[in-house]
Amino acid sequence: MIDRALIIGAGGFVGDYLIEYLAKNNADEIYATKCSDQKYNNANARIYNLDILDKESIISLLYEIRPTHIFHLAAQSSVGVAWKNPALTIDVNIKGSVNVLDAVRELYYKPRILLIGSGEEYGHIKTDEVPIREDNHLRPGNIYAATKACQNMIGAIYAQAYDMDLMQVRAFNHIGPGQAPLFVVSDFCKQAAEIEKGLREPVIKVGNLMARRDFTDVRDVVRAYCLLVEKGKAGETYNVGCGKAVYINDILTMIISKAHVNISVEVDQSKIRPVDVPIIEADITKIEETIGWTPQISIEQTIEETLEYWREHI
Ligand code: A2R
Ligand code: GDD
Repeated sequence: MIDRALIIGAGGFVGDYLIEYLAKNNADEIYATKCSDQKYNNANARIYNLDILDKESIISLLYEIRPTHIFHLAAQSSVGVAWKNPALTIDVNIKGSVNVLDAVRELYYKPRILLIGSGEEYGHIKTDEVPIREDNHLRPGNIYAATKACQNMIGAIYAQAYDMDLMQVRAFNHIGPGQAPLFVVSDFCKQAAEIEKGLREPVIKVGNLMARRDFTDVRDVVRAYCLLVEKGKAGETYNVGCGKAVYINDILTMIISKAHVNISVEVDQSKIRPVDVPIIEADITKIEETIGWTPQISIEQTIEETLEYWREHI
């Protein structure tokens, strides 16, 4: 049971799902933060504005709420945006996370903290390292990945040096209705829905289709986070993924087959990244054994629901 949960960065994709899960399952009181320019509300949580680059504001908020559990979701979360704006990504993902940890430290108390890292941290994975375990070398292949690897290293240092009750995850690609169309499944589904409505020519614009990524429904992901803060071990890092990577091309084929019109495909050079590692696939043995979690929602179901979401929202 969670007394007082605080979700930092709830105005994004995962926040709403996490609040919904907490409200139904674990938490007495739920507090959440958003950026001041975001219009975000949730009847199950008390919402505050917070910029994690402002450490004093984090201290004030923690002082007021005294959360027993902190889920730190706030980030610049797009690999594509990180290539275009590395400095912002470094500020938010590294300095911002250090501010959160320092704010907790300065208040001399010991909440459970979950830091959200990324499967991207592993980066250039060797063939014999797939599926990838938590103790593998990190060889990040992009700026976003490097910031999350750095967050993980700093998190481990804080946990050990200051005896913090801190756990970390490396979340692999998570998808579902409501995700921003910056990310591949949401992007392709939105384009398909626009084509169905005659709002664009019948061509989906794509980037690199030969990458393989490990996709999990966001509802399975938030269930993993909640079980981890109850049963996970301080100081540890856990992969959260489905354990099977699929080609982006196969995702595209699935989406096109579910569309109600004929659609062709065109590569948009602006969507090709300077580096895009070929495969990221999680070994999820550790989390399965620790909390008995496995993903339950199929990728087909998530894609259908994401496509339906865009049909209703454009
Ligand atoms: O960038 P925005 O306006 O979408 O706001 C994001 C917010 N955020 C911040 N919050 C507080 N202070 C900041 N300086 C700051 N900069 C950005 O964090 C957004 O509302 C939230 C993150 O949500 P998403 O980008 O939608 O990520 P998602 O999918 O919810 O992923 C949660 C975590 C992230 O750490 C990802 O890197 C990881 O899972 O995969
Ligand atoms: N976004 C996007 N748009 N990606 C495309 C497209 C396209 O049109 N075409 C191909 N791709 C490829 C990308 O090159 C990449 O190989 C893959 O699809 C997934 O891209 P994204 O959905 O943008 O996600 P990501 O893998 O870069 O990052 C996501 O997953 C990480 C965990 O593995 C994000 O959710 C990160 O926050 C998360 O940490």
